[in-house]
Amino acid sequence: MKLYGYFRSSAAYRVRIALGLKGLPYEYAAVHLRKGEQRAPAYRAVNAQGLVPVLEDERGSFTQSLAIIEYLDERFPEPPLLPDRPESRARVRAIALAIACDIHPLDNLRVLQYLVRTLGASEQAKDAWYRHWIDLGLASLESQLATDAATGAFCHGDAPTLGDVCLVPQLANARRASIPLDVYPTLLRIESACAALPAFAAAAPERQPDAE
Ligand SMILES: N[C@@H](CCC(=O)N[C@@H](CS)C(=O)NCC(=O)O)C(=O)O
Repeated sequence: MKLYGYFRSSAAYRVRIALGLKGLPYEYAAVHLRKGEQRAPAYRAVNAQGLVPVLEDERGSFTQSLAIIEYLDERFPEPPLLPDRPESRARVRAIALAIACDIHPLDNLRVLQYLVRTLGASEQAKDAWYRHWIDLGLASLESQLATDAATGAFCHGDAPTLGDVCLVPQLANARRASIPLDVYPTLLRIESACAALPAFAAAAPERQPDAE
């Protein structure tokens, strides 16, 4: 398998965690997002969207981190990243989507660049935007997870799921932006449980070959 990613990409970080949890070896192809390599014709041929991650294997080329992770989960079911019961699967997917659809896209590099370069937002306005959407999303996740009996050592019960796979990169992203996280004790507790697992630790941005 070959994973196109960038050390700081939280969407690629999700896939790295999933590959690690499944114990799947892969080749890593770094795409330097800050240098704009994702928009070069050579990479557009890999992903017309100009985004990472992309996972290639003998069956095809796959985009969208959550689709990639569910593909891996279906092909390599152990350990499962979604629980068995439909209502539990819906809960885990909702946690993952609250991050992947309602937080992450608003703070993506191309969105921030559009705010500054096209709409003329100041660096200060851009930072305020960034923090606003992260805080809004994390605050609702914190209150949801803190009060739901289905939350365990991890987002759902006592084994990592797709929810944790999305949460950990989003918290790393927030920390990089110096957003205070101590107001989210449940999220931090879950993050610590994840950090103790080798798959999460090995997927961390600073452990990637393209880390700067
Ligand atoms: N929904 C996509 C999001 C992918 C995405 O936004 N990737 C970011 C890095 S985290 C990217 O490639 N950004 C490049 C850019 O903004 O130019 C997924 O989950 O895979």
